[in-house]
Amino acid sequence: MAPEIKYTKLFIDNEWVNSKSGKTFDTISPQNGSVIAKVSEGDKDDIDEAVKAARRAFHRNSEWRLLDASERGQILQKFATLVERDANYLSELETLDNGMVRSLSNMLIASTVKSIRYIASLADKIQGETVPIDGDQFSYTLRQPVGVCGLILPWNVPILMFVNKVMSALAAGCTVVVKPAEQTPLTALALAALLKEAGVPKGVVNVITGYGETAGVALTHHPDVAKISFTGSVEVGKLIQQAAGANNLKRVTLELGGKSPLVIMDDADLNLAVPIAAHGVFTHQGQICVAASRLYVQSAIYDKFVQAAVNYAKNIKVGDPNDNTTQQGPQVDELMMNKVLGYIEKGKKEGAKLLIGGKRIGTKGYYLEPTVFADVRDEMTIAKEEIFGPVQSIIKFDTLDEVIDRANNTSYGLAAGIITTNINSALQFSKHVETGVVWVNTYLASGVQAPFGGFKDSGLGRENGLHTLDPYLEVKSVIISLPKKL
Ligand code: TXE
Repeated sequence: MAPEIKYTKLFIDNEWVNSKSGKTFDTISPQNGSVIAKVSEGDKDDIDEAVKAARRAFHRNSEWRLLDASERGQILQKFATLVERDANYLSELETLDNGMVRSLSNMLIASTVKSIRYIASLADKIQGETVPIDGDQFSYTLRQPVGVCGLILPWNVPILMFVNKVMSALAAGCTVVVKPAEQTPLTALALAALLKEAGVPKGVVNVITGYGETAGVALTHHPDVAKISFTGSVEVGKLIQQAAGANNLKRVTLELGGKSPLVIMDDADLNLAVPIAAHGVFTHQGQICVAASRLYVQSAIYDKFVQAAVNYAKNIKVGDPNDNTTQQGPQVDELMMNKVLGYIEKGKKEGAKLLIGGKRIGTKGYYLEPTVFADVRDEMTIAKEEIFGPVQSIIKFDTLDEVIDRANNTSYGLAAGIITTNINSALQFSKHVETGVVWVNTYLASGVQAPFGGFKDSGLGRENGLHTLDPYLEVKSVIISLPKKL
């Protein structure tokens, strides 16, 4: 049975309200194209209201600002407990709105709870320093919340993205206006309700559902917003950075796309390498920013690897994401499905060898066949642009030195991986590949304790890790004149 849709309105000042225009938009089921719910469509006027509420909640005498840091942390810990309580419901809702297979949404919610706890625990560890300044002076630093933060979310892992951004902002003491992706607004609203239940005071968290071109743009141009954190496409990331400098000088964190190389050395155990490579690109229908979408295989094992990769892809179970045995569900929407099909056509046209897949499955819902291309060359479109779909592109290489250069020959720099039994190859590759994360003999492994973000056009700043609050904090130096040197 489909999960109940409890919230479809905007969330401002801890209240559910219609958009000022009264407009709504449809959120569509990736499984069958039907309308799941009509959701309030916020735009500039609603963003203005939400920012006002967030400003009030950030006032120095507000309930939020006067909380002890440890109390702030405890509220956020309570939020973790509520997410854990509602894990099954949230997982069902994520699958309904996004198409994510249940095994993945269950796993991500479990890791989300860990993330919330970890980030909440940082709330009362924000410390300044005493500074050995010259002269008869005493100096120390304060680390203070930056202000109202605009958090713009993608549709691919909606719960995880909401939590990563909202938690870091709140643990730092900021207030937020969240703009979820228009494809997947439902779980963000459900999480907002849990934050209220946990005791977050009014105005601290506001959620405006709506489109990027209206609500998103209004948020990034708003003069009372001090910081934007965004995850999405490189194209929009660049627009956001421009918008951030247009009125005031907003601080910006960007987590953008990738074209991540995974290198299989000829000393690798194929029984390990083939499933890792498949997992790296087919997980979540390929809709992950770190997808191993350039698979470099060393020439001596190339033919054998390609055969094994095709056999693996042949056995991937595609279908109902609610079935626990399903490995691949639908793409998030028709547009994204067609975008992937467009890339597959380009691959064929530019001379890559399509070995399996390449087509839509059925006519209802947005399901694609797991697809494997061999003989892909670096200059082909499918080796250069982010496909964001279940498409494995296998490329041949000869030496480690050569593959490091080829791996780096891209404007992206999010993730990379190497499968090898040679420690020197692993260390050389890890040092010289220009990406924010490198996996050795694994792929997609993550934890809130490890910083995450991109080199080059894949992003700006880092999320997670001990420094995850830093982008939400300002450093202030206080210098006091003393009658006598200390
Ligand atoms: O992203 P957009 P889309 C990549 C992936 C995908 C492509 C396009 O390659 O195929 O991006 O996806 C909001 N000002 N990634 O179109 O447009 C929008 O409403 C302010 C990688 O979904 O970047 C949504 O909330 N906001 C990625 C969010 O930005 C704007 C995850 C992302 O939308 C805006 C998703 C604007 N001008 C897609 N325009 C990753 N890094 O994981 C749009 N938005």
